[in-house]
Amino acid sequence: MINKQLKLILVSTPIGYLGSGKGGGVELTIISLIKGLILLGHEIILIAPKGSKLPFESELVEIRLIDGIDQPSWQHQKKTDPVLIPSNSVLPKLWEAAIDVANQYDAVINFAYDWLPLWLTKTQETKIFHLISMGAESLIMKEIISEISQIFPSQLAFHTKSQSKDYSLKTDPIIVGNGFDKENYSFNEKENGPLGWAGRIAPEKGLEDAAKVARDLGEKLLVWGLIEDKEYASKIENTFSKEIIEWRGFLPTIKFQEELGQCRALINTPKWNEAYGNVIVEAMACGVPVIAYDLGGPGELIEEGFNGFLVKPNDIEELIKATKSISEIKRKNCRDWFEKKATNKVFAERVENWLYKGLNKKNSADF
Ligand code: HBI
Repeated sequence: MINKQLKLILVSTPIGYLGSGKGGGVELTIISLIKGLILLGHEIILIAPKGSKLPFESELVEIRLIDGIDQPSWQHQKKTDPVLIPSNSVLPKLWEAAIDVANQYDAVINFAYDWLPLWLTKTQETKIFHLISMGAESLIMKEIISEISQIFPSQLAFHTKSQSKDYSLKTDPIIVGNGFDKENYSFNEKENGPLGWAGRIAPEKGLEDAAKVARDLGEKLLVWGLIEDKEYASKIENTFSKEIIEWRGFLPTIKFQEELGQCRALINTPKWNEAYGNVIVEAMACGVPVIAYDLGGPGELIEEGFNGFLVKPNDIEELIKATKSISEIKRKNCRDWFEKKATNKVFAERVENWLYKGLNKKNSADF
């Protein structure tokens, strides 16, 4: 049964333009989801900060660019901080543009982890759906998400169960996972390559723990990611000798997956309630097994002994032990897991399902 085409407004994160890397995982989520939704035949207008671009064209996608000052990231603020709206802020301008056209669309999907779009849910005719992209990194966000959960529970979705546990929700959380375009990732069966680590270079990602594993095993660690916290990065450089850390930079997906695919394992060391763990799925897509702390999203993506190993958080010895037995994992299992659970097509189908339910439309018979 073909489902009705939806006309959707997607509003991007205000902390940096799409493609800058400043939005972290949510950038990849937006790009992958748009590709998945147009595969399903839906029509999209993406409202995003000036400079944003998509790595593809489609007559089903229009982009509306909005100029303004980036929103400070909650990761650089204290949990108890108030909401800041800088002068000439891009956030209210993004939402002004969305509200202006909302009545011509079936729904809005918000990707910003910000107070304003959550609050607007109560004021708009056109339903605003929120894909919450982080654990509870701010009190005021936790409050507004819990409030919206009381009034519009079907309009909130999370990437993983563990992420949703940070919030006091009225109903069972709607979990949509995540998903990436399998055309962008090629399976690499190479067995004994180097160790890898990927993510924003920032304290909550725990790079130092993976570096300790590489140092203990006397080998280098390839590191990909945007240097978000310079002083943290130089602290790492001063702690570990040159041969241990090989900075590979923040690469476009095609280049990143080519290098990542050479690794015999990706080590994932979150120090916070990682909402999902994009890099874990990207590694899987390339056939790279993952050793991760059993914390947040990674704990729900890794099937022990099948596509990787889970380790007690902060236990370096366990990380080292698991790294030594990574050859027990069949690399093909990782790619198979990815194709079944985390391509952008299956992700878009889960999001489509979420929207139909939230719009009280089960399938075409209900229109
Ligand atoms: N902070 N204020 C704000 N808004 C966001 O959308 C946001 C953020 N910090 C981090 C972030 N988004 C993303 O990097 C993560 O949600 C993935």
